[in-house]
Amino acid sequence: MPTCTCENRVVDEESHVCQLKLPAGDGEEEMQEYDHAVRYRDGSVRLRNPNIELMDQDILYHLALGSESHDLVEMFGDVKFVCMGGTPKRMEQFAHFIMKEIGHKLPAGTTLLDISQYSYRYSMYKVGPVLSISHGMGIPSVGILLHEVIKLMYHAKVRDPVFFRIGTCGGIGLEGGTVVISEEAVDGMLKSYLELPVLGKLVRRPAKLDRQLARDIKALAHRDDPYDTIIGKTMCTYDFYEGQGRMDGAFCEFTENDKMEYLNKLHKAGVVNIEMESLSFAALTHHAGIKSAVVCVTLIDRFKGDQVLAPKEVLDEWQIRPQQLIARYITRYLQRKGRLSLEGHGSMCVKSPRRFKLVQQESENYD
Ligand code: R2B
Ligand code: URA
Repeated sequence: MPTCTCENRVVDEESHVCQLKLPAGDGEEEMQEYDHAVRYRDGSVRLRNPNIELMDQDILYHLALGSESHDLVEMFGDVKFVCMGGTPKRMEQFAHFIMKEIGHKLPAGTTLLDISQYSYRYSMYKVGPVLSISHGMGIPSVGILLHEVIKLMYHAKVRDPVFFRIGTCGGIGLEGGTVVISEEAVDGMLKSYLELPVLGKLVRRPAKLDRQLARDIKALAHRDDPYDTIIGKTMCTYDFYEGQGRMDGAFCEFTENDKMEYLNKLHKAGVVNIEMESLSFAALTHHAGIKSAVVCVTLIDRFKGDQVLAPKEVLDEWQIRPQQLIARYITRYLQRKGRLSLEGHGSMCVKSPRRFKLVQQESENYD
């Protein structure tokens, strides 16, 4: 029986009129005006770094891939969506989930492979046009990954990729299990940019997310979902404990009153959730001219406590919610493009066996 993402249930094909809007950019890519600092005429990613083109080979060290050891165009040229989340397990689960949702079939006798297994840092799975990658915890970890994934998009000549972070967060005045789509990211001082010391000077990059993309994702929330899906401001911190005003870390030098005052201040400023990667994710994708969105589920209402106490089965169910929403967006996009199942790209393509071995050895890092 046919199903539609606007209801995600079996529908009567004859009478059903889909209620969903076309994802932004869909069908417009060929006509789009590109910022030539970050895009070639065909929409493929251009790097803001003249050095890369001059290098003999670019080793994406933490991904265990190289531009001359691997045929990156053959392996990744068909990617459209890059989905990132904290843990390797969650992103492996997402890879299996999205494979089912988009009807992607693996050749008989094959299985999903962690493409970056030899890095022992991040894990990466490819399911047709979708990459599912773990980013670890915090701004430094996601930042390193983004540099390499953006370069991967460039080497693979990917056109108009869309990046998603699907993760977890603490809510401010929101019930556990609420899905939050970030409208923008701010730091612990409510500043909406990422500040990074480069050569002894602070470089600022605006932490902007694509607002239309956020609205399009929100439109895919179902009326009968047993939880809320909202859009709001996300605070991104450098720490889970003191940095998020928790009183249960190894140190605490403030009172319950100080904490509540701070949380109220955040709430008044429109901050609805707190996590640890959105600032870098938003700033680096924006700087690369890549459309991106952050969708997280709340694990706790910070007005009510600091410790994450929900049982594992409940947390597992909550963590699927952002995945489902993004899967709806991707499925919808592919449906509209008539590309619901893709074959061909995706296996390991070795260009030079000698360099391939070297990159594997260099990336294999046990410390
Ligand atoms: C959410 O959860 C993690 C901390 O527990 C962190 O990666 C984040 O952003
Ligand atoms: N992740 C965070 O960063 N904070 C929380 O409170 C929960 C998950």
